[in-house]
Amino acid sequence: IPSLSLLYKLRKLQPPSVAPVAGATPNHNDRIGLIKGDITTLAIDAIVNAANNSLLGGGGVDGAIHRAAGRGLIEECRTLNGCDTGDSKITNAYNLPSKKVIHTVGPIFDAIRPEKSEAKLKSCYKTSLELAARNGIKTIAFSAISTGIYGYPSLDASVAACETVKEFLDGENGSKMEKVVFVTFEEKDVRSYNMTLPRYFPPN
Ligand code: AR6
Repeated sequence: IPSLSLLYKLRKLQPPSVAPVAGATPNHNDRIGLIKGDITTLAIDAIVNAANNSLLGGGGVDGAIHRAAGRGLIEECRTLNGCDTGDSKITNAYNLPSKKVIHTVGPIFDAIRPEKSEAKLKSCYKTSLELAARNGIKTIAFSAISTGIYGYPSLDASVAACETVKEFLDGENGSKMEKVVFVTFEEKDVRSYNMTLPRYFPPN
């Protein structure tokens, strides 16, 4: 079996900055990555937190980020006056290995009006990327926003995420972003991204 680094050479792919998902196409092109793991461990310019309107912490990835970042994060978040659903705010990262944290507030999935939830979820990705670009961030890792406690169906969420990231990378500020990493934690989300990523970011 050829080693992973040899495979990268053969396929002329840049190795991702983080470990690839076993069995997955590691990089769908050289600016996109997919991993399964804990977002709080990533040494990257910015990680994106799935927060709530208060920005004062909670469960899920939000809880993990606040625990790992330490008290400084909650103190800075208290100065921000919360955040609207679909919008994003940026803070320092304190004890985390990333440089910044972008806090975005995903929608609670509304099965009666899924199109409303979809617009808000896309807005989370769009506003996070725009905020990142304005702050000189070149590498960014997204958690799977809204797919946990907020109940957004995993596959639909991965489509909204990929579509919005692709639009941004193809747009006028896209060249500012060197790498976008999707961070999955549960198997259902790994499966979703493995289905969706190649549609939007075919291997180069
Ligand atoms: N690293 C990466 N992903 C994680 C981690 C982690 N350490 N922990 C969980 N996930 P959720 P939401 C994944 O519930 O659905 C909070 O209480 C998880 O598997 O964290 O947007 C907030 O304060 C899922 O795929 O966020 C809000 O009140 C994804 O992160 C509410 O939850 C998002 O799941 C937000 O709900």
